[in-house]
Amino acid sequence: PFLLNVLENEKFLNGVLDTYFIDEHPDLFQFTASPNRAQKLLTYLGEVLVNGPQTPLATTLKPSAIHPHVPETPVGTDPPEGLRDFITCLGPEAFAKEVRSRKNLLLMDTTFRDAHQSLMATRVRTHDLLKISPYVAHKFSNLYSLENWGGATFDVALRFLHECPWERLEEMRKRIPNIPFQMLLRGANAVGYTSYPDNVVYKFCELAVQTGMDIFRVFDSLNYLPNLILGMEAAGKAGGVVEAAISYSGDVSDPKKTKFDLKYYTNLADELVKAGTHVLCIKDMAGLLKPEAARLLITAIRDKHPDVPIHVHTHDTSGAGVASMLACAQAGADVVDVAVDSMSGMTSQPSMGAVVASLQGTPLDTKLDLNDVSEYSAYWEQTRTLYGPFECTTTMRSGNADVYLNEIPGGQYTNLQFQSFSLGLGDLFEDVKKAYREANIVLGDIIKVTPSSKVVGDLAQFMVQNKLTGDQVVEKAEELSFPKSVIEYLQGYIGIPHGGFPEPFRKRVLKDMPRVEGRPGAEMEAFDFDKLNNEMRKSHGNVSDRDVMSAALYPEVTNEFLHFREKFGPVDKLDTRMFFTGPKVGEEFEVTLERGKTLSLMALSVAEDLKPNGNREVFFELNGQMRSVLIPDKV
Ligand code: 3PY
Ligand code: ZN
Repeated sequence: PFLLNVLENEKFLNGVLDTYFIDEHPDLFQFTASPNRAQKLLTYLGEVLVNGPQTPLATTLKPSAIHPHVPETPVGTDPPEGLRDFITCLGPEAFAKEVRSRKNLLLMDTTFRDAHQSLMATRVRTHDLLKISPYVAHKFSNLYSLENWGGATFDVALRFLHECPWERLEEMRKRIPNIPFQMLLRGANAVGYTSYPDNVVYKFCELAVQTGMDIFRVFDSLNYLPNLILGMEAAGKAGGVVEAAISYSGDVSDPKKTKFDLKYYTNLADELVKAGTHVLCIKDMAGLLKPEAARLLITAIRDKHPDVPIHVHTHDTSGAGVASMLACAQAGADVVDVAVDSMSGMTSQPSMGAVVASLQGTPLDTKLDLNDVSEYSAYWEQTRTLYGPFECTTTMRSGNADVYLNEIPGGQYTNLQFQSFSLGLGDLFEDVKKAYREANIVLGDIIKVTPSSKVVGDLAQFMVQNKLTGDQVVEKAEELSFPKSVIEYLQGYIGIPHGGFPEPFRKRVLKDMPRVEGRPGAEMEAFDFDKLNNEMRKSHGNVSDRDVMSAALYPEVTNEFLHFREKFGPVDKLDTRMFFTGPKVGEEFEVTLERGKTLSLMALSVAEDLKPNGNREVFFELNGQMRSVLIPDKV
């Protein structure tokens, strides 16, 4: 518990010591005792009680006071074998072969990642994921995979939940040894929003595999092949299963929509298969793939690539998700994505129970038991109420087929709707959706998924704020000060869109600004991990390779996270309501720090009077003994 200051002294580190070194540096021996984890958690809870939530709540809704029922799993028996054995024992190729050989439809469960990213602003905490993990291992061993990492979860875990995404992955792995884990990798953007040097992407994948990741769904927000291939190589070299994804836009069943037609997709599929993908994914991030389009697309790819497993991802924004996934299965897809019923629908994935029931007794039968699905769903139905402050249903009541017009991806749809409503202008969302459509045309009618979707969203909001139409934006482009993301997109910082950049718009905006000609990462210098490690040790003492990787991706967010954890301890161990809004006075509760180490706690009172220095004392009972913490009152 002591900080060995000597190890952080620059002279000591550089080896320039003389005999007076110790005499001249009494500070080296001024050790500070680090408070223990229990005391740190009391400080956190005191902070919440005195100063309010330590993570911004999106609405005034409170987490419910429910303790979700965790369905039982058999005690003392290992979970049944799953497809992960093929990956660990025989490798990615054998896994792909096995998947392709299965006659029934396989499912990926997105409940642990995309479902809550799309419905609850990615706020589901490790605590609630780990509680249900043993049940998933025992009852869902037939899954193709569990999507449980990547996308926005990395950033949100560190930034808003004050928890380590690597620890989350490691702990899930301990509880679910049998089902393949799957993550969403934004190609050259890893789990960030911008291009990183190549060695960052390679090292990120290496660490992910070491921590328990199996399958990497790799996409690029413009379907820009060089970026896609970089991500595929990084995942493959790390030993992962490579699932290269084609992001879907337009409508292949509409002969008038010619930019992204069948030929475009089959050509891209050819390239990805040639580049060695183990599995091919169609990533329909906005839910635009109607059943007839699904039939055409999957049939065309299946005909050209009879041996490659095809995995389809969609969102149920319009309500046609189940129909489309059934159409994909019938046309020869091997795997489709679903979320458990209570976490499905609207901007999330289609319902697991609906797909399971629809295929029962047919040759495509998923072999999942509807009773298990129902118990699993009940857990999430209750758990979801803990996240009331982040619920998309605050503003969204139903699906909406207008997504076929505006093409907004699932996660972004709820975000934009929420932002529009929080500004209090009733019609604003309708305006934003219309502007989004026009902004897409201004930018060249592009694939829209993180981060290119943000570029379109930022331009749409800019147009609404400044009351500009698409035509006016192009006409006045030279005089307008565009959002940074729009300028960077036009400079080529996220890649090159299919069909090239829109002209004369690009020239008018950029004038003589620099442009990237090819793959953005190719021009970047290798990232210096040792330098970052040394810098981080100065403020945080010993840091792990994972912390350094987090900081390479999100420097400020990681720095704040580490300071937060040093001050407040393992807040991920608190129940979700305790974490967001703290305990009620007089309420008894428990916190399990590790197996066999459980704290019994009760908040006794918050002092009415402030101390002269502005501190407020908060009293707790900890394992039967009184403890207090002093919290600077900021309210
Ligand atoms: C992400 O990049 O987080 C996505 O979910 C894209 O669909
Ligand atoms: Zn998605």
